[in-house]
Amino acid sequence: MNINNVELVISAVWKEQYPDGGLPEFALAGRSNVGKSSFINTMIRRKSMARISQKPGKTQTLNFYKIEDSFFFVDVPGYGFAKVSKKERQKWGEMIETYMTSRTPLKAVIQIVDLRHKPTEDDRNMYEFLKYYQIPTIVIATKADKIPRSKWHKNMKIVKEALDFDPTDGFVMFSSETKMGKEEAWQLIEEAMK
Ligand SMILES: Nc1nc2c(ncn2[C@@H]2O[C@H](COP(=O)(O)OP(=O)(O)OP(=O)(O)O)[C@@H](O)[C@H]2O)c(=O)[nH]1
Ligand SMILES: [Mg+2]
Repeated sequence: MNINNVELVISAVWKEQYPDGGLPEFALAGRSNVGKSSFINTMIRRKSMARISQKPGKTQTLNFYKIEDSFFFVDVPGYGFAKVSKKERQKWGEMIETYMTSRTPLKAVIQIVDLRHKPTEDDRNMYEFLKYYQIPTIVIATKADKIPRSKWHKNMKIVKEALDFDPTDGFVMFSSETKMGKEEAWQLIEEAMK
């Protein structure tokens, strides 16, 4: 896909703020600081369209990025960030749950995990939640550049096993640093758009 046009349409918290028009949406999910915003930037070839954090917890709203007037990437705040209050966590949960369980244009969730590590309990809960609600999922195991190639396959197996990965979902080893997996990810997204 050739991307020339990207627009942040709205940073939403409430349902009433979600954009109209019914274009397909792909929402990101993943631990705080795992690389969700970087994934979007890599896919659309921008250095910093979606805000990238030095500090975790930067993305706090549902950010709807309209791509080529044909679909949305929805950047979502990360989970598992220890320094947020219980109340904030609850607010986050409600915002995500409302969006993911009721949003008709949502075609798939792109769950980002870290290829270097075994998925956390939060990662597993998120994937289980998505499977419970039968939301098609594309798992992106990112930061592949941070481990030697010889570990990729073994780590992929560890990630899939820990998530109890459903083989009908997509899975891509990825790096925002080297752009590895970018074409494969586009294929899965385009497939899910149909
Ligand atoms: N080496 C390497 N670093 C990455 C990769 N992806 C993300 N990073 C770095 O990881 C940090 C966090 O990236 P973000 O994209 O902001 O993470 P996020 O998931 O959007 O974080 P929140 O919005 O806080 O939930 C940044 O310093 C990125 O540069 C990758 O594939 N390889
Ligand atoms: Mg982010």
